[in-house]
Amino acid sequence: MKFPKGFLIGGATSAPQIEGAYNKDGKSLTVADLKYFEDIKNRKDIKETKITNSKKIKFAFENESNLFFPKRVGIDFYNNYKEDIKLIYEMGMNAFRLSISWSRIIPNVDDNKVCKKGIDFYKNVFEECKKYNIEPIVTISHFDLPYKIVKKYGGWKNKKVIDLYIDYASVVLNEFKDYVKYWIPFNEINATIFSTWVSAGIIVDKEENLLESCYQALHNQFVANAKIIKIAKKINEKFKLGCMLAQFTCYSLDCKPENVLYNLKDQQIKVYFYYDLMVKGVYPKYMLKYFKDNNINLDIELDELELIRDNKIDYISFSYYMSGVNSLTENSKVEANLVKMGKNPYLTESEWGWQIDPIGLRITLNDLWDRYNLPLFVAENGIGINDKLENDFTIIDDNRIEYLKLHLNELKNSIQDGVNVFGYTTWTPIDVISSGSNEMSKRYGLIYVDQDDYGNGSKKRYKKNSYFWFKKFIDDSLY
Ligand code: BGP
Repeated sequence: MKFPKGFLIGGATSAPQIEGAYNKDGKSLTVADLKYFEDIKNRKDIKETKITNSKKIKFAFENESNLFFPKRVGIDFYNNYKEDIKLIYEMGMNAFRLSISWSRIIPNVDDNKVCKKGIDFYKNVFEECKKYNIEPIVTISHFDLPYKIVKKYGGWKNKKVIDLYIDYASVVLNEFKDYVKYWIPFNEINATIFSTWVSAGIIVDKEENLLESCYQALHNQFVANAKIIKIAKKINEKFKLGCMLAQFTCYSLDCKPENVLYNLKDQQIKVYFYYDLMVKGVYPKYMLKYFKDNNINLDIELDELELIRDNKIDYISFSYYMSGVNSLTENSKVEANLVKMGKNPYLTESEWGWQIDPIGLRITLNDLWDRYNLPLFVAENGIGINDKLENDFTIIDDNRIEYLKLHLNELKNSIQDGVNVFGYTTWTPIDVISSGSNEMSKRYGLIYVDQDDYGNGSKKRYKKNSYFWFKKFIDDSLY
């Protein structure tokens, strides 16, 4: 089966995981720049690593010269973007999802001084995309809040950050309006609850009522999202703005009604709430009840609710890596994206414990299409593997090929089911620094980067077996 005409297929990345050059050409420090590799205690159980508290921030600053900060180095895309985009093009990809780093555009955050070198960098990147007819899909904020937002404003829970984000995002929309049509204002917006540091700049031990602060931060992001949709449509009414969620598809452990209900409630809070709000433009009633039950009192203004109601998204995008299981009673848990999830006896797991569930992608796509009737875009899907570079410079990543084959097959099945999916970008076209575990060894790419966990290596790029497989898949699947 071929994809519908105009289908976007490519790879997804983020600025903090690829760019490097963390203090070059005026860029200021971000929350991602403060995550140090030595924080990894147990790579297969990274809960502790994901949490950033005041002690860790202090430690990072006091020991800056003795620690290694992987996201300061990335994979040096900043200097290597031409070669990387060419490789992406040669794989047959017609889409490239990337993010812009706020701290390159307005490094001081609140002085409105736009950094020309930052703008130039992204313009050069977009020029390369244009040269190869690659459609860029741009995330405006992807886990790299400028550190100053944390220090001076306490992160996204402060309403002042809405204005600062609007200043930044308006510059981005205006400067890159001739290159970009598809925008994603926030990566995995639900991560604000599960990964508070990178998403919202919230330090867990600094909050009296952590959950309340996180939901306030989230509300502020919803307001910013609505405002930026309004601004974007004035710049170009053809712009398409989408939400982006970490999709935590879960099943009830069994058909016991109590478990089914528990699973439904869990899905409402972790997933549906976000779509419901950004698609329908109102806070769902079940969420207001959840706030009440959990002693969460938010500062929500009437005019903010009107903004949210009047400025809704054009499409839904999400990351899909794995699925989980819910039950009222204790069942064993496995690692998953941002959270832990209940173990499913019918599924196998990746090296990092994420459960592999291709059919779950079809279930998710059907469910979201039925529920919202908005075009869907799979913004991330892929598998972390500790790939090895062989002596003959090949990389045998059959497990990745299998993972992609099965998921893309279910994507095609969903389209045949009648679901409107307009694009798919695999995480990632090229190896990047892992977001959650901050290591290089957890590789997702179809292109191998010769670099270890401490940033050592030639940084040369090599095509993995999956690169050739993907190229053929694209050739066979596009018109
Ligand atoms: C998502 C992020 C990405 C990415 C991916 C894989 O949460 O949007 O930035 O990294 O998950 O996660 P990880 O790198 O932790 O394996």
